[in-house]
Amino acid sequence: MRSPPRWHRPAPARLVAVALLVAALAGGFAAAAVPGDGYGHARRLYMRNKVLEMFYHAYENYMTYAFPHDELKPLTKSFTDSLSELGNLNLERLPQDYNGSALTLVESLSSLVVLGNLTEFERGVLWLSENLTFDVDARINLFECNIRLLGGLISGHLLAKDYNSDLKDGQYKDQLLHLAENLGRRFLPAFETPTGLPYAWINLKYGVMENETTETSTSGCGSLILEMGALSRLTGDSRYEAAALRALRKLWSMRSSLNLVGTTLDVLTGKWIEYSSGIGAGVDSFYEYLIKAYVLFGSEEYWDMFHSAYLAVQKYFRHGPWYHEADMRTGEATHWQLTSLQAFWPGLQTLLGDVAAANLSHREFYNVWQRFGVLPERYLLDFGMLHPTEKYYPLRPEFAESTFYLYQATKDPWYLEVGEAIIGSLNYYTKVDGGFASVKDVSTMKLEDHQHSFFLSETCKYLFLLYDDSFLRNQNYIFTTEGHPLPIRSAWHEKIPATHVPSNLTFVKDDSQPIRVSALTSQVCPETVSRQSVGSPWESACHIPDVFPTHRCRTDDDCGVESASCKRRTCSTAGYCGLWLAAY
Ligand code: DMJ
Repeated sequence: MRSPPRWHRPAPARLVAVALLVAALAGGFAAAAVPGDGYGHARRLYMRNKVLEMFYHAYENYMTYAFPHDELKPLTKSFTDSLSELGNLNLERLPQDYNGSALTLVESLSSLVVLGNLTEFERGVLWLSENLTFDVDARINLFECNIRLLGGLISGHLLAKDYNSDLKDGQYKDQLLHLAENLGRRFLPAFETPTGLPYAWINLKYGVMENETTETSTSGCGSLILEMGALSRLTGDSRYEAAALRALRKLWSMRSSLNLVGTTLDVLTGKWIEYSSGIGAGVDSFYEYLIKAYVLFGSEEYWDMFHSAYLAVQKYFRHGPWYHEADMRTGEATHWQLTSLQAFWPGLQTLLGDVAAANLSHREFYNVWQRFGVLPERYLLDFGMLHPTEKYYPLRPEFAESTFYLYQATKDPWYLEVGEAIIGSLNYYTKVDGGFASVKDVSTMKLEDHQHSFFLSETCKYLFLLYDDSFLRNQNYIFTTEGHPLPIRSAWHEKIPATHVPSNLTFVKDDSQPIRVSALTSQVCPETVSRQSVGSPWESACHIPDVFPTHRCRTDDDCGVESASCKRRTCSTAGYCGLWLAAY
């Protein structure tokens, strides 16, 4: 296994004000890479290297057996042009010499920089500059193409600009941005609808095809603003951001009186098709992009949308640590299911500063992870059983992503142990000679011949950042839903966002050398923190327990003081004590 060269660069000019605010917003991303959290330097290094091995095993097998096609089939050591297949493309219509979009390479670019391998990053940038073309008769999914290809190219461009002086001869000449612009232009016909809501599918060469389906999903038309907004800021062509924003505003105008949205809709009529929705499939990144757009662009409009949407989710979908689905018109529960995609939610909550709620849900996901060894795609909460058909685990990143955010926010080494469990499972169950294979059925651990590109852009990246966050030391980033980092720039901000996150570490008493531990280690708002390595419980200095041990409440008076942040807890509309937004 190749061990990639380490590199150093001078600290770039920093946007100090933004950096501090966003670091606070993100729970302390600017923290030192090796904090004194009691985890141990050697163990951290060992885990970091283990993730490096995983990434390069996946990457090199892709480069050997699949590149320049889209994704690797690790069991048969072959390839799939999945980006086109995502669009149900009739492969026979592709030009004879079509070689795919090198999707996994595009998706790997930002990870290579995060991992410190600028040489391989540069190699990838140069190859793509010379070979990638979007002028193909391919029907593709706008959402997937946006988050994977456009996001990968834009993030790669921004990183190449930042690191240009370290690239060979400083020769980067915006090639990735030109590719991104070329791709973005091909997206625009999709938005030419009476509502401004984009078609879910377009042909890269010919635009919207005759008899194209008019059905799309909430995430499909509500998660475009980061990439298309960034493209407009970088090119000076406002059309991309305007199209994405118009679609987002239209979508938001379709919310119910409860501030809930549905899952699928018609782009021509602007009417909902599926009224039931949750925080998982078909909706997830809509919420994610509202808050991340606020962080990236600083516009209050995004915050206002997010704030109302978040409160509605907490009120109508949340049941203790779980999130069920509900009818957007009535708020009545429809499906009681845990889905693997929902596991991103604790990460979003951590970004927001709702760390206690994030920890509570993260724990439940971890319980399910431990039970099956990985997260099943769908688990029926009301029957306590796997969904009969959706038993797969396609190497999804969401649980690792939330673990990374929670560790950044708390520096609680327990999350590093969760990371160890994730890494252990991935290596034990999914590593094969030809890469990493998806799990077809978590009850048998039978494998499927597919290594999704997000395994490299997200799963490995978040696991690596858990043990080595030096990439985050000199710059603040927001990660797109596909894990591609976009730097926070004051020039892109209408207004610097206010901070929403208090300090979330508790100083404990009873020790001449106070140990910084997080009360999140054991439960929500605990009185004491007990860790095996410490031996005895440590009392939180500021903790006042909630009146009811279940943390249920009728009024704010039933709530105590959060031991992790020393903040007064309040009663949510759903009747749970927490650090709710309304309290700030
Ligand atoms: C990724 O492609 C993105 O995170 C997307 O938003 C939904 N989830 C997949 C990976 O699970």
